[in-house]
Amino acid sequence: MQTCTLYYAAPSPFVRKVRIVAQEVGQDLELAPVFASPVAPSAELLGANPLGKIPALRISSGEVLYDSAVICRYLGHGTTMYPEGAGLWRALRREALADGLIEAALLARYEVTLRPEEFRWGDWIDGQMEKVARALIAMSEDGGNPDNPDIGDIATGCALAYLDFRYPQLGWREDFPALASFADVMNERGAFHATRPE
Ligand SMILES: N[C@@H](CCC(=O)N[C@@H](CS)C(=O)NCC(=O)O)C(=O)O
Repeated sequence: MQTCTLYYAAPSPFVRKVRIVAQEVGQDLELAPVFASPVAPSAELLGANPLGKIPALRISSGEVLYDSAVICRYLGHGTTMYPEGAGLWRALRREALADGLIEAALLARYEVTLRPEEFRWGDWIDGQMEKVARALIAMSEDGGNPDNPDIGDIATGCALAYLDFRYPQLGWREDFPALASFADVMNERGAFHATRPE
């Protein structure tokens, strides 16, 4: 596969998932930094993705792919990242769970970092954080395979690392020690090290 260009910002957990999958499967990516924001996305990003979201990936034909799940599937197609048979649906469902956790945590964060204080809605934030809590329970019931990870494991590792990064006060590690051990093993992988947000 020829080198592709990834529109990205380093702190984005969805971008991180894509970069990790690329490294895991040995695909080089050119990085194009852009500014993503629900209220003021950069013109360059809008030219690549009408939704104004990162990640977006320009492939060698010039076409742009977006949504991290689509991009990961493109990069990891035909590798063990996507198991054959029934395991595929479990892996994709676990990726959706992890992406949903990130999305809820991100929306709760936008509410306090982006929305003017007088318009903030506490019930909305609580509702999003309850999604996070329920997703953690489901993840802990799912288990995982951190030594030979598929897309479900990678996405789960990214979601847990995002909580560590943006919500250190949440204390999820005390409530879910097995999940914390899973996250620790994932964080030791080279691709996780190389993409750690500062
Ligand atoms: N479902 C999308 C979500 C991507 C997403 O929400 N990215 C955030 C950055 S972490 C973003 O671009 N936010 C800007 C916006 O919501 O307009 C994916 O998996 O790629």
